Amino acid sequence: MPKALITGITGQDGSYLAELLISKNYEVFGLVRRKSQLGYGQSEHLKERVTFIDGDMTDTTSLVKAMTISSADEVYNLAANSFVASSWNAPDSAAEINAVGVTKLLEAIRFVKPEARFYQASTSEMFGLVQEIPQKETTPFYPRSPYGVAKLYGHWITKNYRESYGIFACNGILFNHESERRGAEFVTRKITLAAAAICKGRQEVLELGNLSAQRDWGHSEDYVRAMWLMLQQDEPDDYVVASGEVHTVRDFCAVAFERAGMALTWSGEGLDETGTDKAGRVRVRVNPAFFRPAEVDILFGDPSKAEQKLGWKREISFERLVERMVDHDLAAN
Ligand code: NAP
Ligand code: G4F
Repeated sequence: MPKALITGITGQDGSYLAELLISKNYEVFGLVRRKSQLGYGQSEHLKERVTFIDGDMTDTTSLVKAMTISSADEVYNLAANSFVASSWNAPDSAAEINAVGVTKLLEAIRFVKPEARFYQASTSEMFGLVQEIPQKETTPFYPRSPYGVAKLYGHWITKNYRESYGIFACNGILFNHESERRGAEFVTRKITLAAAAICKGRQEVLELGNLSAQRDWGHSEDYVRAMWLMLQQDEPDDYVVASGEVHTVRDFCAVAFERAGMALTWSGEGLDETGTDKAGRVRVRVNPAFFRPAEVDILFGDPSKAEQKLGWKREISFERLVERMVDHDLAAN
């Protein structure tokens, strides 16, 4: 029975990856940090099937312990402060968790089980101020947030341990992926929760920042399959994982509100732009508080390498992603 250690198991991707590995008969271990409220986040439903190990990405001893207890054959490093906007408020911790934490985990692997295979959750956010469209593995990086800068360090240290010590280490450069388990502060979930709440009469209006930002959105369930595939290859490598489609935040709102039974009409420009329902009520408006100190205007990935070399293909379309999220939030609230 192969053994896997997942950091970030309480988050969106960690929970879908744990489900995938359990279905493939892995023994799954998950690193969890202590919180004031006991709980396993998005993996609560898996608590009988996962061995949870106390630890923190900023604490080397706990990572060595996690490697020793699990003796993992595969290590998936998904732990991060993953909300870009908050990385301006806590830039030190973005660096400590998302950058230096990767070195700590790689060192733990090097000392405890150097033959373990390692997956690093790299990100399209490293492309930031994009240098070409679409972005692929060879596109130069230009991160635009403390989060993106820290992740770029994690990316390069992963490559460096592969080249320095021969560790089977892969970077998955994943573009935005969402789901019914996405944190409520990310734009997609903020929209689907609001569409459901407005539809049920519990909220009047949704306030957003940059409606023109463009993202390449897929479903997390599809993307965790690519993580696993990377660690099953003969050689370690880095891969872009993306849908190859781009949509604006405005498009996402339009599809989500339509699904919730409220087609929107858009009018105005810039800060005055609104989305209005059939009865003329403003349902979406812009609030400058949600703009970022430096924006990533467009992320649009080319997943050809992952498709050709890993045989990976996304199965859940953009429309289906939005529908699943809205239907979930309508049913839950
Ligand atoms: P998420 O839902 O925010 O989950 C993040 C996980 O990291 C949580 O389990 C969190 O634990 C854990 N964590 C944070 N700080 C930690 C620390 N100091 N020690 C141990 N664990 C810690 O994020 P996600 O969407 O699943 O993303 C997974 C990974 O992929 C992240 O590294 C993210 O940066 C990266 N990524 C995500 C996307 C995307 O679109 N989703 C795209 C590219 C890359 P708590 O529950 O205790 O907070
Ligand atoms: O949903 P977001 O917060 O995701 P963002 O910043 O693209 O980051 C996500 O994807 C990255 C991969 O590219 C991951 F590495 C990262 O961990 C995370 O999962 O924002 C998406 C876009 C941005 O351009 C933002 O400015 O939506 C725009 N936006 C407009 N109004 C908003 C809002 N974002 C949020 N969160 N809230 C708003 O009200």
